[in-house]
Amino acid sequence: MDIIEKLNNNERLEFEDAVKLYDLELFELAEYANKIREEKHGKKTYFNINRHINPTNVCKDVCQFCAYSASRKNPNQYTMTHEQILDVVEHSKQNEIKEVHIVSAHNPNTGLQWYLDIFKKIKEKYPSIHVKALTAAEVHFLATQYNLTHEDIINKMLEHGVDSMPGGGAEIFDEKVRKRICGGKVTSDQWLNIHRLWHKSGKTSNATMLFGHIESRENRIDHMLRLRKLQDETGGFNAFIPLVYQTKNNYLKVKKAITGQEILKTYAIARILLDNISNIKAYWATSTVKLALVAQEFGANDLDGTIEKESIQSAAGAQSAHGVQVQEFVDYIKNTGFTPVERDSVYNELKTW
Ligand code: V47
Repeated sequence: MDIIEKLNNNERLEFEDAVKLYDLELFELAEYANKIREEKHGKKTYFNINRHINPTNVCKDVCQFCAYSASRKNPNQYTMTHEQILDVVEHSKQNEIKEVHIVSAHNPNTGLQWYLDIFKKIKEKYPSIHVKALTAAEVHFLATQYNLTHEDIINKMLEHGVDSMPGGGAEIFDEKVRKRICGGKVTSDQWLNIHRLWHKSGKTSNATMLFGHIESRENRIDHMLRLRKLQDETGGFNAFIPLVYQTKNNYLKVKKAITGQEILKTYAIARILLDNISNIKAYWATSTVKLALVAQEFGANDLDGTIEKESIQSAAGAQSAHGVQVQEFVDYIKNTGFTPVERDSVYNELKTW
């Protein structure tokens, strides 16, 4: 059976066929992806009102793509106090945020409790705010640094009020590429197993993929299929987030920038392949707002959030340092013919705007 027949029959695609999806014409691919998007979500596009906080940029690891962590490329080290972090949350509360998304570098100097008390203090003072915190890369760093198991860290996260895990640190699972871009940090199997353990604790998480650097199309497909396999087992992923690689201020020498077409094809393929992950997020901070809006027609049904302040992607060149206003977000989505729906962090619908 050829691939078109399989697509028309809604058959699950395996590796060989999945790679061939990239050879389809862009708009043909879009039609298949959009059909699935409309079946699952109609014209709804989700967003949330959130605040990103990056409490420290001091990192013992050196990922080649990272412009955020303090290093030769970025000599400005910082580590926030808990009081400073609480001040940020207090300020953002006035903007009616429902979620804090907290991602740090792997700082060996603060002690474990510094990380954990951030969550506890936020939760004690603002019980209604959802705390999305600690990537699997951070979980692995903390376990290794403090001679604990991944399970130990997960139990501590639960005790200290973490509600869900963000999808960062996944990068690209292919071991050869991973060694080149972020050798030494959490391995692919460890990343997947940490999310497995988190899901088994009854909680949910997201999954990312960093693409547009030195990886191949095959590497992207392999990455998505490893996620699909774990999702079959646990059902714990809320969203898949393809992160477009930003090229500035880092150590990866990428000669040719990824094209808009290739980005859109990747969103569409994610929608087709990941039949068991409900939400495909076009994270506007890496795709640009404009391409994220186009991506709504290529399978994406979620644009992430208002963010307020963004440090990781903007350090590498993205125009995302200051977030977007809620009304701006809503108007963008409406003007492109979709229905803006504010969601909470685990995709309950809060308000149709
Ligand atoms: O894991 C680092 C990426 C991620 C670059 O779960 C870069 O809802 C592009 O995971 N170009 C952290 N990306 C951010 C992240 C995230 C973002 C939004 C929503 C969610 C979610 C998760 O940022 C890292 C890494 O893959 N990153 N450097 C760069 N140069």
